[in-house]
Amino acid sequence: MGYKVVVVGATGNVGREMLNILAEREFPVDEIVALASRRSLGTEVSFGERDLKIQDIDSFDFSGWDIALFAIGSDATKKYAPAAAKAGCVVIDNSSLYRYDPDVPLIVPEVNPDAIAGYAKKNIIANPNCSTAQMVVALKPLHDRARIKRVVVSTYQSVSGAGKDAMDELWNQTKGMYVPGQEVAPNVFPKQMAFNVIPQIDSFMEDGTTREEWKMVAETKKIMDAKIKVTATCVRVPVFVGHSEAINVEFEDFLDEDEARDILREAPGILVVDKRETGGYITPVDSVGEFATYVSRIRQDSTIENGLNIWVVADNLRKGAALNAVQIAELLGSRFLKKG
Ligand code: 11C
Repeated sequence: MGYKVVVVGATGNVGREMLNILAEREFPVDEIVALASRRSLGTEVSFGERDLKIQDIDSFDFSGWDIALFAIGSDATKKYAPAAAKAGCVVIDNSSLYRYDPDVPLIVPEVNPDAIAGYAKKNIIANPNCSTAQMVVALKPLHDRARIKRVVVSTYQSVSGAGKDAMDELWNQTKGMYVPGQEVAPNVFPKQMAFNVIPQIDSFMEDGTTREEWKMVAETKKIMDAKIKVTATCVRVPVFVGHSEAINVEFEDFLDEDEARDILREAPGILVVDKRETGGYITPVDSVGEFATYVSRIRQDSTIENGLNIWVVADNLRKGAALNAVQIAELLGSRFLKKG
């Protein structure tokens, strides 16, 4: 006995990971269908040992399906998600479309599982931005102990966050650097991505921040605590998968670095790798394909009264997107949805 599950956008980076993770975690599936736009018809995607033929989202009827994991952009989500939700299928949406809607819960299961109860207002649950998800997993247990006042975060985000074309651009541009005549000009990215870093993710807002930075602020407040001040600088780096974050945290109460390490070791979804020796920390490459949010370099910041620095790394396609969406589906199933 299980659920009837739809994966929307099944040919993209995140959609494929959703199918992998549903299979890896043995999510109770009675029936599953993989949807994408018409131009992907004829493509097959893997679900465990099975291959699923892509079906056309335009002609799909969501009635009678239990859960739809959406991994398409906001514009396409706006077109298809309301009909799916209205048909009685609970939408778990990875786009930013519904994240800031007060009638849609924004969920990271390790952080705010109880907020999922609000899903029934619209039959939609939002999945956060990848850079927010891993940050709040690491911050929540520390906030519970010492109350966070302010967070200063700098991100080092992999190109897979920008989709498959972005990964191809980094790959081809890197190769092209060594072959005269085969240089690849920036297209997905605003500047050269190979052997470079770019301090812009998403578009600029009026005050000079980027939308990616704004998302980290707004989503942390919605998921964790509206009183926490967050300032972010989001940077794209030439890494294929795995987002990294250098996070400076100021607390109301003093929190000793050893106690913080112990708290993080016990916290759900976290693996602490913090040896204080050469190589005794996690890099994005180490996080690929893993479920955990890794925390390294835990140390006191003695320049402020109650400060800590931490280094947080996770697979952005997993904890930052597909894994978190599947965890939401698991939570929904355990609390609200009857198996068929
Ligand atoms: C990136 N964080 O790395 C973005 C991707 O709002 O879900 C995810 C954008 C979002 O480019």
